[in-house]
This record gives sequence, C-alpha cells and structure tokens, in this order.
Amino acid sequence: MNKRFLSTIAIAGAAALALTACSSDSDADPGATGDGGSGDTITVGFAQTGAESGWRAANTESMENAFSEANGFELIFNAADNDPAAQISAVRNFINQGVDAIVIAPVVEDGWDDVLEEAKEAGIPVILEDRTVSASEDLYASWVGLDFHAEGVKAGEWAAEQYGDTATKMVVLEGTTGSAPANDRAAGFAEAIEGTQIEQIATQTGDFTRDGGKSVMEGYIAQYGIDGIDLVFAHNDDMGLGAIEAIEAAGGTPGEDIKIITIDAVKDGMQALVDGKINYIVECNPLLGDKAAELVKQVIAGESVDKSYYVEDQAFDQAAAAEVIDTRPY
Ligand code: GYE
Repeated sequence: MNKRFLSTIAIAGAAALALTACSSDSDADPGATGDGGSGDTITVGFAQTGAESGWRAANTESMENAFSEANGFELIFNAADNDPAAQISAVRNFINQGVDAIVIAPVVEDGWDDVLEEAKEAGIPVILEDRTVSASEDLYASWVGLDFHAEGVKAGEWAAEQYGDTATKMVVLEGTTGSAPANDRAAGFAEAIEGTQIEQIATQTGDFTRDGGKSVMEGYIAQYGIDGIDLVFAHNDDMGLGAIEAIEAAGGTPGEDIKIITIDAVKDGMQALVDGKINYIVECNPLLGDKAAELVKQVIAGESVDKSYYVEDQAFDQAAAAEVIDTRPY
C-alpha cells in the first residue's frame, strides 16, 4: 500500500493554508472549462455514518465546507444513524439517482462488496473518507483517513510507559462494533501493552457516543467499584467524557482515582485533558473534506490518484493540550 502522510493537515495553521489552496483550485475549475454553467457542477452523494460524536460533527462540517456550491459541487448528504444497512441503502439511492460520485464514511468494514460492485457497474466512482472497508481495493477509487492502528499503538505506548510497571486494572470503552477504528485501535493498543502489568478486565462497546460511554462505565463501576478500576481506555473522546460523568456520579475523581486515555482530541476532550479529568489523548484529525473533494475532482477528470492517503496525528498530555487548546480548529 502506498502510504502518504499529509502531515500538514495535522497542524491548525497549515490546515487553514491547505483549505485556501484547495478552494482557490476549485474556484478556478468552472471558469477553466469555458462555459461556467451548471453543467460544471459535480453532484456528490455523501453517506455519513451518523452524528455520534464531536469528531463526527467536525468531519461533517469539513465535508460540507469542501463540497460547497462555490467549489463546484452539489452535495446530497445522508447520515445513517450508524446503521450499516441504512447506509448501504443510502448508497444504493445515490446510484439510482445517477450522481457523479459517491463519498462514503463506512460505519463498518464488512458488507460493502455488492453495493460497491453496483456503483462500479453504473460507472460511478466511489471515494472513501475516514473509515476503511474490507472489500477489494478495485471497488473504490481512493481513501483518505487516519491510521487507526497507529493511534491505538500511541495510546498503548503511553499507558505502558505510565502504568505498565505496576498492577493496573483496565476497562475499555470500544467504538462501534465492526468499525475500522474500533478494530484497529483495539489491536494497536493491545500490541503496545503486551508484556506489561496492565490487565484488561473488561471491554464493551459504547458506540462512540457520550451516553454509550457513560452507561457502559456505570456498569463497570457497579461490577468492580471505583477502587477496582485503575484505567479506562476509551476509543474516542465522547465515550471518555461519558465515563467522566459516571465516575463523578459515583463519587470518584476522574484522572486521579481512575486514569483515562482517549482518542480524537476534539474541543471537549482537550478541555477535559487540560482540566486533569483525562490523562492522555491521541489525536484523530476530522478535517478530511478538502482532500476528499480534491480526490473526487481528480478521479472525475480521469487523473490517477493513490489508493490511500493517510493524515498524520499528534498526541497530547496535559501540558501539551494547554499549549494548543486555544488554537485548535475543532
Ligand atoms: O474517532 C469517533 C467517531 O471514524 C475516526 O468515529 C472516526 C471515529 C472517531 O465517531 O469519534
């Protein structure tokens, strides 16, 4: 696989630059074709997962900004409420509507072969953003997203370094079952803590939502007690924020009695890190819209593109979060 890191996108200032560069390119397109009429508009069906998290809200906004009318697009937006079957039928609707291109943030990895085959037969290119699929690479044009496995490794390495030498009981708040980030973050984290004294005593899905994280954490506290849990690894900030609520409601102090590691680095998560309620956050950059829009234009123009584009992520402890929190774009 051709790994290309778009490291500039990870930096707030550079992200703004990337956006400028992209929109001026896009603005130039209608003029460049000479007729400037509505025939230039690229109709794109975007099948979003849903609205489960702060990360997702930032990702949707990034996509809507990039696939704007001013940039030459008509965007047909669908959010599937994290239901894989609903998302597949949304994609099928896009095919029936005869859109020019389809962009998908796949809820889960499996189950895509048939509908991707149908899009291919209809001659409609598919670009994936954010999550990956298990289907053959021949069935889509390109993908832009994050290295979820590396995120899990980073989170696990920090846990190993901080807590690996003492007996540590860990509970996990998993993302949506069957989703690429839940699978890959779990695997990466497990590899990084192997051989340490961190013991995973329970793992359950909280569906990437704050409510889900809260109720799973309430269950863990009921079963093990505040004193029986040393560490929470939450696959995203929102579930970690839900865990904070559950710990506080049970009379515990999040970040102290129970340490918390999360992934995403969205505003609320970073604030909790600065406040000492979360101990470490690995970033997952949701600003994928510009690259996705650029890929759609390139693919429609018949230009060759790579199969995958990785955006680089950072990681933050409390001090690092305090330094950047005011300048973060999401
Ligand atoms: O971490 C989570 C969101 O797919 C990377 O989905 C994304 C994940 C993100 O709901 O907050």
